[in-house]
Amino acid sequence: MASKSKKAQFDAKKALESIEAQFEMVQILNEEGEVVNQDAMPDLSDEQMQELMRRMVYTRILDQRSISLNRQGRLGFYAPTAGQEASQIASHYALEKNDWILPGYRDVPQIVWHGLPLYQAFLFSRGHFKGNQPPEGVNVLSPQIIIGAQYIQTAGVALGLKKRGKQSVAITYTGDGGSSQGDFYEGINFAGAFSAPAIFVVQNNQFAISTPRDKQTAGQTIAQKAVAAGIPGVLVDGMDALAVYAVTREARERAVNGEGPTLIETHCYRYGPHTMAGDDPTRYRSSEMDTEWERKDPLVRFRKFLEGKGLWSEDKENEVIEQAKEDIKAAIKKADGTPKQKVTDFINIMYENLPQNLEEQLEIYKEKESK
Ligand SMILES: Cc1ncc(C[n+]2csc(CCOP(=O)(O)OP(=O)(O)O)c2C)c(N)n1
Ligand SMILES: [Mg+2]
Repeated sequence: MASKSKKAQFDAKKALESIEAQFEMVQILNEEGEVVNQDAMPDLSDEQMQELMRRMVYTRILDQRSISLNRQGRLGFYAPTAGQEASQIASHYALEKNDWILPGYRDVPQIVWHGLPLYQAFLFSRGHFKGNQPPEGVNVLSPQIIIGAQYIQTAGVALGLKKRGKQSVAITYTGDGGSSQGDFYEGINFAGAFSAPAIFVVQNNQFAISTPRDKQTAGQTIAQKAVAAGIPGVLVDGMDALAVYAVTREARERAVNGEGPTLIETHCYRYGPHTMAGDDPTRYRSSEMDTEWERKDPLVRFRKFLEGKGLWSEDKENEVIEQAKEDIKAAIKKADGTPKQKVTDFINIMYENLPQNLEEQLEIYKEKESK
């Protein structure tokens, strides 16, 4: 029997295309450092733009020195950041001191710029507990190694801020790989349902270790995942500091005005390996791809723009580089001078009131450590 051909109830192709059409990439500076979108230009003074550049240059040096300290065996875990400065530093620059940061393992620069002393960032790298104890008033959590977990925590922190009537936001970062985790969906969905003042950043650096971005989702963008959570999503050129700043600032304003969370996808690239633990990026990325992304470099682009306005020079840049090197030297010295952690430290920092079994163990280790 010939079956009747069924009429499609909806136009699947059109439905998808109409969603994807909403996620054009926001860009303000092109690769030549020219303004291509004057209307989106953020409200930043000359001094503020110079400070943003200063922080990005400083962070590039911090990355280079961290890699070399790691190779000398003077740092432990380290995830390189070069290439991601606009994504990390310009999004952070859009925040206020009273905002909370819930970072992933690659997001050490943002928490340092938020006030975590550099020597503590080095202690974190070494697995020392003091690296996980930010000073009072520095609103950062420790970098999360479990990918995506900080998305749920951010929904909670943001809801807490709202319930306490604070004029501040919680921001978190994950990667393109992290956006495939269940936690990612749960976090953005919950924050959307409760209109929590959260900013969810996905730094899409094209790879999750060696897994390419197109294996993460059939969606053309990661930003469009916001649609299902009923929150705004925006795709931004993550190599363009001004564009990243502008969209994050807008997301922050919406959040503190009670308009809920935003999902931001920053389209970017990491130049180095995934971490210093030994992956070899040449096995999963071509040198052509590296070169193509290096042409988009966030520092080169912003430098050209600032130089064109007479706001940046080689002298200024060298000053920043020298300052960064000096600070890093002092910080690693301070980290070296921090007493080694002991088992009694771990027991003491975990609880306000020790359970009985740990009280017993504490005595045993006090005894051992006194010898
Ligand atoms: C829940 C979980 N699964 C697996 C891992 C192992 N792992 C560490 S990083 C990583 C890739 C993450 O890639 P992406 O989210 O794109 O972030 P990127 O490293 O590129 O910044 C994986 C699979 C982990 N840390 N946590
Ligand atoms: Mg990635």
